[in-house]
Amino acid sequence: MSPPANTPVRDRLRIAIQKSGRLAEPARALLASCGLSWRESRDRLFCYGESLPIDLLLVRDDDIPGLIADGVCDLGIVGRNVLLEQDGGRSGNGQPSAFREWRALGFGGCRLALAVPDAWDWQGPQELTGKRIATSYPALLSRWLEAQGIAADVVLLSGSVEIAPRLGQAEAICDLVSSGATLSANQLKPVMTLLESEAVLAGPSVEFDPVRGELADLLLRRLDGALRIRHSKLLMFQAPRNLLPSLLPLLPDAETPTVMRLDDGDDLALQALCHGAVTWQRLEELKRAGARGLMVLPVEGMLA
Ligand code: PRT
Ligand code: ZN
Repeated sequence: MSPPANTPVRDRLRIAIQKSGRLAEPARALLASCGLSWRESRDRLFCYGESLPIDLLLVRDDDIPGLIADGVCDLGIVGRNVLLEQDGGRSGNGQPSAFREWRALGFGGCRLALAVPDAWDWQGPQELTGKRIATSYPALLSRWLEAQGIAADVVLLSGSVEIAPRLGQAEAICDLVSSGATLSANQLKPVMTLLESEAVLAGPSVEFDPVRGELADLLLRRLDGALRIRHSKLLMFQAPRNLLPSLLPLLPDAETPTVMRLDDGDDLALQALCHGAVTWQRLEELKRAGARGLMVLPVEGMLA
């Protein structure tokens, strides 16, 4: 979709990320691994892109979907939980959402879970009928309750949701959980998962104009490369040709290896990009199977 005729075309891309909090540093690190660098403004709210015309706006995570919807920012890095909570289309106001998830980014993992006091002999969701559930995610919780056909009261709290049952504000809670330590510390136990979440790259539901579209495509290509190699290592070794059939099955997570013939006789040199962990144990197994000169190298970049 093209912008209206009177809208000046912006020739820089603007990405909103969390100013401080759990996603702030990993989001910056991921964008930096895509070759982006910035000059920070004095107020630390804006970072001017130096290596590419891609700027950052540093904001509260809750503001990110709205900033994309209003066109103030083009893209954003935000938890799926926040994005879906603010997803107007799904929350039933009839308006199609102006933003959507473009990529899952593999950090900030957590789940939106329903939790009840340890002493509750939980038999299933129907037990929530007529109960009060405290949450900061009223839209996601209401949608879930509706899908389950359960009539319960949603008590909206902006923080410290986990103490609501002890304060008598609610019988159950619906909150984000990662390690589960907060729930245990408050004598609560998770009983249902409503959403598996992680940080995502969010973007508009419609296409960009050609200038920003080209920049976004460039960023996505780099991002896909960076995500693909995030846990990858380049494994190099030598081995006699006749041992390949027993060595290759030890590399199930590797892309097809590059195989080079060495000048002297029947030995081969192999390079394999492994997407799983290359542990000492794996190296020892490969050595036992006949590999020599094993070397593990970090991968800095990859463009498919
Ligand atoms: O200031 P701003 O509004 O930007 O930040 P915020 O305080 O709203 O968000 P922040 O930084 O706490 O979280 C940002 C995003 O990180 C969330 O939207 C999630 O997508 C993701 N995330 C991942 C989490 C957690 N893990 C998490 N554990 N967000 C919050 N928690 C909280 C949870 O609410 C609970 O209080 O941690 C506690 C539970 O942790 P465990 O490890 O004890 O289970
Ligand atoms: Zn927030």
